[in-house]
Amino acid sequence: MADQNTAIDALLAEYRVFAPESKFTEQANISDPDIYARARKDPESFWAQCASELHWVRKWDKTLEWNPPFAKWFVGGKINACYNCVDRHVMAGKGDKPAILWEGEPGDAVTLTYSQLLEQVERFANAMRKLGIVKGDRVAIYMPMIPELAIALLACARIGAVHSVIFGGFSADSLRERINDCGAKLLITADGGWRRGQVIPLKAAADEAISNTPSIQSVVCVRRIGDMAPISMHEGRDVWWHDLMRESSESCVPEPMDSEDPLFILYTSGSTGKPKGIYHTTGGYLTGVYITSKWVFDLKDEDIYWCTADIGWVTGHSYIVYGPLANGATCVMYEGSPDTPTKDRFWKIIEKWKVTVFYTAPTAIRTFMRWGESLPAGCNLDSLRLLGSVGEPINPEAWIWYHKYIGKERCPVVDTWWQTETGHIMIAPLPGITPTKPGAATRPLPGIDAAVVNDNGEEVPLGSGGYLVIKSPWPGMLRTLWGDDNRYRQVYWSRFPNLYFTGDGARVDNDGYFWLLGRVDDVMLVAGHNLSAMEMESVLVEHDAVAEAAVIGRHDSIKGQAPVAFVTVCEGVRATPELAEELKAYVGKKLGAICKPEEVLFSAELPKTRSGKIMRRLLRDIAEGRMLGDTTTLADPTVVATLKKRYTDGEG
Ligand code: 6R9
Repeated sequence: MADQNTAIDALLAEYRVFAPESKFTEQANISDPDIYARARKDPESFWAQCASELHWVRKWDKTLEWNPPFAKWFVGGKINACYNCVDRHVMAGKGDKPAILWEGEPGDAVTLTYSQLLEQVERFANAMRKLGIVKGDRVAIYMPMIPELAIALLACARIGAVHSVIFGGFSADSLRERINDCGAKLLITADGGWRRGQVIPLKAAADEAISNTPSIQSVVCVRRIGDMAPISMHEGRDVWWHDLMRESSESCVPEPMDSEDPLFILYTSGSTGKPKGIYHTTGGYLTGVYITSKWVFDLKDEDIYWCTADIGWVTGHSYIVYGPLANGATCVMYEGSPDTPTKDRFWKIIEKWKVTVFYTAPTAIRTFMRWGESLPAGCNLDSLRLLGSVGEPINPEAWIWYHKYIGKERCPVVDTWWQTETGHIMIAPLPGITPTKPGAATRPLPGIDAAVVNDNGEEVPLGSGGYLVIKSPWPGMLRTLWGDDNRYRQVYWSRFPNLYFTGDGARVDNDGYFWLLGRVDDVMLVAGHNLSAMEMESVLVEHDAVAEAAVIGRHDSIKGQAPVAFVTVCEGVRATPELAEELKAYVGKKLGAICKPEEVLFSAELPKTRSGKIMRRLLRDIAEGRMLGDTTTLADPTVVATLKKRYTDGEG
């Protein structure tokens, strides 16, 4: 352990610290560092105060009821999430303010003001009621990133239906499995969506999925594509969105929901076993996403906020729909891919809509690095004032690039750690207060009781690593796994008694900052030393030739595990055996000989989940010559097939 710590300390020591600029702090929503102490002193009153910024139909009687591992927040309170995200702003005279600035991949655009959004949501809510959907019913949503997707979520929330969004990139089989698990009565889909200039045929996949889903009674289909995506409509089962909207009335009273009534189920695929139905309720979740959007993104009335995630993931639920809209923000929503029609599409969108707050993922940032800084340099990004990152640990090199070439060294970068399960951001800087360090998610937010523990569940001293846990309940936490309390207990609460186990490794540095190291399964044990893939990858990415890297531990009869690196080179760089040797030596020099990869394999792409996380498990399968495990969540299955062939054929 000692060598490892020295190596990592050396790595950490060179990281720069970026103090908030006073200009930013002066206008920040949170500028008083006392907020942390206030929250610590009395977390329940603190969260109650946050919740009271929302509109409640009836105030709660009790802030928290905690029967580990089951939490209830704002017990007895009545609230409607849709009312808070839409009606409230119209009532406050902001009806003409844009809520959603939508841009389709082919370049079409729609602006929905808060009043227009309200009208559409009310109509669709009534339409669902006409289809027999009542409070508590599950509604499956399988759609492209079009305004109707946000409308569908909000309409469900309005009438108390529980939405379960299935990302539009998932297959018919994945869709069927999730529909059957939650017993959805209604499926909302579209004829298709645009992705890289191609039509994704959603309705066709939906038809295939529901050939065997006994709970589905009706299907609503949005016409997004038209003639280029011919589809069939089943008489008596399928209805067009536009027909329903035309026929339904535009006044729909929001259902007063119990604070602990479900808001949504969102499936996450574990590395093994069937997907987990993460179950979120209303009052605590909405409080969490509302307040964290306000704190971390510093949202103001005049901001134009853009989160590039898909609403099919939790980031889209919490930080495209519920969080920003609860704050009355203007949100950009984009349908397609960052390289269509050209690789500067994101920067063009920022320029066009004058985006002020931008939230994206490290996988995207590393891709942009690879494409080169001349693309963002060709667009006017002066409107930006804050940058966010989520989804994976952000390599320091990527952080610096983001800060320099996108933020022009003016914008604070907030690295936000959280999970589908946590509902909202848990560890992140408060941009007006927290000095940032490239690669660190910094500190747990006020009211969040996170810690890093060793194998025995004891907190590790500053400067050491271990498992990231959460010690006390928080408002947006998952309440259980849909229909499976036992699995909920077993997955999250059995590793350490009374601590929520995140599954992530982390280190705390001497300032108490949290450095996320990735999933604990991705930590390798080399000759008795714990090495994190993340740290080795970050060093590789620092090298000028490297765009992206994934390091895994291959079984080794002597050392236990030996590090193997899969590397994608920057555009214009040749992947030669000499470069492989150079990279090995580079890591060895930076981190110590123990970390030197035994092999470096070049690959045009790395295998990633559809939400952009590197799937190291599959790389391990390849390196150890195993049959490939489950590849159904891969964005592009051909990537591993090619890699496996090259690895086996020895073309590294
Ligand atoms: C929001 C989201 C959760 C897992 C999480 C961790 C990784 C997310 C991160 C991060 C380091 C960050 N993760 N954000 N790791 N730094 N800022 O991504 O939810 O899809 O459920 O994934 O993603 O490993 O445990 P989800």
